[in-house]
Amino acid sequence: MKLLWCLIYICIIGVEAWSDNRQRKFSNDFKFGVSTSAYQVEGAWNVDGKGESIWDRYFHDNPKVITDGRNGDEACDSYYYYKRDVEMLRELGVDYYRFSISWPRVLPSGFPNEQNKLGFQYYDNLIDELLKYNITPMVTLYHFDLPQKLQDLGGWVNPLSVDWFEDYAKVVFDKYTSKVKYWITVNQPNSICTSAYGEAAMAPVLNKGVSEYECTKNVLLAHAKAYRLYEKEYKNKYKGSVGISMSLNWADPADNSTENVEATEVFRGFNIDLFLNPIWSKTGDFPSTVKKIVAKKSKQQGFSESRLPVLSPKEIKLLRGSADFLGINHYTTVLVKTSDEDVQSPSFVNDVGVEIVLGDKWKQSQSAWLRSAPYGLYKLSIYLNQNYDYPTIFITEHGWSTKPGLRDRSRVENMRQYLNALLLAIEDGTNVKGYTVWSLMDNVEWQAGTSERFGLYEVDFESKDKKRTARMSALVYKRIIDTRIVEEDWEPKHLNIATLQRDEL
Ligand code: GBH
Repeated sequence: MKLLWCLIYICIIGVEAWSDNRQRKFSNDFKFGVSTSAYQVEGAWNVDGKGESIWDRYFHDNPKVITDGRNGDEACDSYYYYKRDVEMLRELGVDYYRFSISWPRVLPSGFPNEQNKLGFQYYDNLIDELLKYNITPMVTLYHFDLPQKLQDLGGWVNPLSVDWFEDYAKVVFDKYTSKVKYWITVNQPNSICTSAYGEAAMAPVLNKGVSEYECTKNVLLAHAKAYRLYEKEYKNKYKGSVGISMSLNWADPADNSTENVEATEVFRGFNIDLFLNPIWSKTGDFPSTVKKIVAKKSKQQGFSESRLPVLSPKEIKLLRGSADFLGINHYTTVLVKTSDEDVQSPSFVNDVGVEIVLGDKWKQSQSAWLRSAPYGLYKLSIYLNQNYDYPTIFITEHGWSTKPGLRDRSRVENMRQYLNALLLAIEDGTNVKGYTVWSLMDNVEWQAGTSERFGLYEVDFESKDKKRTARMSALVYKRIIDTRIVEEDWEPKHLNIATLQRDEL
């Protein structure tokens, strides 16, 4: 009798502890994946007829810009070890793998006149290996690695780049349309155009103030043309979806002062709406706030017209609605202040005209720009729902950087917190179809080389076969995919993912 009372007591207390009485859960049709990109993992930079990319050129010419000096010449050698990569995907139990095709590997001149059979063979093999194990390929057409030969013609600031990209997309669609159902045209137009051209942080390094916006217009149009091409030629028969991935971090004012609140609105205008408005708003076009600011500054600086190019009615129409889903690459949140330095020289950064800080209580990763602020993912979702009417979303990248080491508890904690934020966003109506970890494995983090590790798998870059080993986060992710819930303190008994039994999960 005593025992019975005891049990009832435990039950009641137990229920009370869950007063919310709701274990939030990812639905069974929610998809989980991981991501990489060609330059960052493939290696084999000049093998089997691959053409040179702008990153090959930039790093070979400027080795000192890479923190630890390690460029993508070899990277993870996925060109040789793709079967191991697919084995890791199976170990994790992911639904899909997001990877990118290297344009110069398949079209070394940038144009369809010269098609590199051996380059295509690599992607044939990778895609077939994925399909063999029921893993859905999600293919990004362009993740920063422009053929150098197209850069020599001006790259993305040449308006012809719109057609170059469409031609490239056609070759790839023709080849893989029956096997690939998820396409991402371009990764992060804002990184391509405003970090690269504006900040000299990424390749190539060009004239500021004008090139950022010419590039933005062309990259968005290139995306839209590829989208329309797919819509017209392939969609009915092959039923695939085509989207674009945007770098969308959240931004909040550093404090409640009117000027910082306004500065934050300007910041969101340039970093979110400039890229989303043309595709997802009802009216299309660049946002009017951004148009006004750039026009005003351009005039003050002595330009004859705004540095922000005009979109014609035809272009506005082409762009509007040109995506089946919005890919969100979300890593962190920034806090915005007005900036007192009045830089006279024209640039995107000067047009935005703000200073950015990170929350001082937020946990710091191994990357200077990356701190953990999971609430930002929730707030971003609400902002997008309100401003763009509940777009269909894939989180196409989210991740955390550490030093080397297998017990990556900070990554586990970060992933759990962000997934909890995502569950809340879904509960409040956000239409998210899937979540993708950046990254499957450690890789070449652009200028950071291998000094910042984003992998669920650690890569030993010194070893001959670029040995990959599961981190604790890989096992936790596997468990989340399996159970569809996020538990606070589950820990794997050991880190050998290949021998992990189902009952240990
Ligand atoms: C992603 O961009 C990229 O898509 C992916 O390729 C990359 O591996 C991943 O980030 C992790 O780095 O060093 O101060 O100049 C996310 C947005 C924009 C974040 C550029 C880093 C450079 C900051 N990124 N930013 S800084």
